[in-house]
Amino acid sequence: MLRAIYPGSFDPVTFGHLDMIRRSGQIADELIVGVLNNKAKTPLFSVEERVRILEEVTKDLPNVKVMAFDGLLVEFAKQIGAKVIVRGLRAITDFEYELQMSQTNHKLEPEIETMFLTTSLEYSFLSSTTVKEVAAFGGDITQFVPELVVDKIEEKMKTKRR
Ligand code: COD
Repeated sequence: MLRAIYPGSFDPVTFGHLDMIRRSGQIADELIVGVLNNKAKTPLFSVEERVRILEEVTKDLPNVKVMAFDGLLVEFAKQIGAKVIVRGLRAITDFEYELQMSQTNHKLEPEIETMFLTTSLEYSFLSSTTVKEVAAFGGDITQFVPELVVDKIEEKMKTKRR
């Protein structure tokens, strides 16, 4: 049985992430979406919120499970028995960071491999950072993220403005 992990910040999850989840979920028997609880950063959504949102938007995918993690990714992957790390490549700008990360992870844990999927053309420009920026300036993000995320971001922006 192949268990894979798709790790990320998912702050927030976008249609680009969802496309990666669907496609890698068709390759792996079980796909764990690992949500980083990064205490050094202040995300828009707490780790609990990100996990809940991801659970909701992946509920039609029976072999996908969402879990939060902190610390080293390879340690978490080992703990849950994931042999493959899935990452997405959008452009050459992703490549350097992803290469460095996959080689570091391979040094730390040679039995775990990183598998890259290239972005689908329609999502190649899409990132959580740009979604937050467009939303902060009142732009329309409905074509970038699921409806649930649109609602949750609107709530956040309202509380911020108060
Ligand atoms: N199309 C395709 N892929 C996409 C798209 C898109 N539109 N948008 C994002 N992706 C891909 C990204 O390239 C990435 O592979 C993945 O989706 C997740 O993206 P993000 O931005 O949500 O997550 P990141 O890149 O911030 O996640 C970084 C980790 C949390 C995986 C990393 O920081 C980590 O492993 N931290 C734990 C500490 C550790 O082990 N460090 C050592 C590693 S060097």
